[in-house]
Amino acid sequence: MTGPWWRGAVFYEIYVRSFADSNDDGIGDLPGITPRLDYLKRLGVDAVWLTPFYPSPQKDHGYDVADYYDVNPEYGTLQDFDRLTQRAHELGLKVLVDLVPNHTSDQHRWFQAAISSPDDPHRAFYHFAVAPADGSPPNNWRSAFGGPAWERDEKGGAWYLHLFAPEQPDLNWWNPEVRTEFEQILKFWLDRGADGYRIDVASALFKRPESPSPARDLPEVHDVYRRWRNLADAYRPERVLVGEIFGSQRQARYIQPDQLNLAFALIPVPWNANRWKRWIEDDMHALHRPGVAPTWDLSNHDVIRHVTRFGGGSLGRRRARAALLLLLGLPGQVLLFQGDELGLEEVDLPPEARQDPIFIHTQGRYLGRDGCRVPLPWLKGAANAGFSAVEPWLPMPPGWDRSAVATEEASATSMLTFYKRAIALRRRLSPWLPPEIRWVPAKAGTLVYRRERLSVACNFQARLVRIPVRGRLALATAPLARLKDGWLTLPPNSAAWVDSAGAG
Ligand code: ISL
Ligand code: CA
Repeated sequence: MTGPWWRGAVFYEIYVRSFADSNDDGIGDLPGITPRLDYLKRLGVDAVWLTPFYPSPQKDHGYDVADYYDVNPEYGTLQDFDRLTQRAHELGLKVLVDLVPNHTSDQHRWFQAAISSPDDPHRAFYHFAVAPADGSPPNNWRSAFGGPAWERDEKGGAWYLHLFAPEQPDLNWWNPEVRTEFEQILKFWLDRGADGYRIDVASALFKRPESPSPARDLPEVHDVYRRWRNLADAYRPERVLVGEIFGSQRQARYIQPDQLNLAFALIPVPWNANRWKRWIEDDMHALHRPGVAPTWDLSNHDVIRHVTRFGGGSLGRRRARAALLLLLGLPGQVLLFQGDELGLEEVDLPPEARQDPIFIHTQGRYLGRDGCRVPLPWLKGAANAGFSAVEPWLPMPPGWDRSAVATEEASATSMLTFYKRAIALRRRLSPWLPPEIRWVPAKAGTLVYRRERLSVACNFQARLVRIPVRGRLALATAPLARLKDGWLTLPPNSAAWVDSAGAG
């Protein structure tokens, strides 16, 4: 296979705080991850993306960075990062780190300096504005986490902009010093062996507080990524830059030879054949250029887990298996969120356990994202499902250990075993698969596409369907799927891969 390592790769998002706890304080950490990279290797992924592990007051669980050059003591040390990266590389896994350039923590030394005096030069690192006489904020922009996007700086009497929590002041990217600082940060982790970056809120760095809304995609943001591309291109092996950018049309403007390589951003699609077809077509169409392809994902640390979105319980899990086959058959990259491979569901946490700033800043009107961030179960019957000897930072619901990694690995019919099989088969087939798909006309409520020898069929409906297709049943999500005399029988909410190599 030619092309850069990330083309067609399977990425796995590690939510560091919830993956594995090495020192039994109830909080996941880097030394917890390192010995479990073998598990991810067995799963078959190519790369991991680590959510922010930098020193942080954790007002947005690491997306409020207080120091871009270190590791949060809760999560370990720089040496722990080095050990993790080294082990990953021994196993042939790549490591992406999360860069948060849109805002810092209010505890970052730049912001602390900025609020120390109205004359401090660091004031120009942020968006400060003078308050109108009536005491209202400088404009009517809203924070993504609820409430106004401006907070009053008590000492200076001025307001500062925060598109997220008040503890996450937005950086002023018009200031060239900010750009210089981030180029240093970029180099720091690449020098340490990181294989690339996932760039948080990548399209919104520049804003004009005088405009009616915080517009994204200002032309200057592309210049920043052109600089970063140049910087990253100086490294071997090849480093990847991935932007968090919503919408395939918008992604296409960033995924350019002189800018970013990929984009991650998830818009949940309901269990409906037409909606899935439109999603796949839109993404394929917007990103259809030589060497460019979408990255497909079902879950991440910001959305309700897809087993739950698809109806929950055994129905949700059946659909999740089918969804996986649909996505793994497509050209492009696939991004998994930790626990997808165990079939984990959203957890309905009690209000007193919730910690997401969305829950806090909306007074509980929005539940927020804690429900998908409950720590992973590793061992059935062990205290706290083997994650930690003490109760983890988010409590586990009863029975959480039912889908523990050890149990799932030992079962031939588990979700995890199915993930492994599907990823391994995709890897075996991929040298034969062209970068495009062809839709095969199919009955309402079903989708069928072909990539040369591979046919992928999915039945979204609650009743069994029969689909004409030639070949050999290579993998199916339902034990009762059959392929006989050119007819594929697909039980409700199931999918299959049919391999027509040698079938003419
Ligand atoms: O702004 C939004 C909705 O109004 C979101 O779509 C937002 O762009 C997205 O949630 C950004 O997410 C990322 O940055 C956040 C952090 O809380 C998330 O966990 C992270 O994925 C702020 O850093
Ligand atoms: Ca720990």
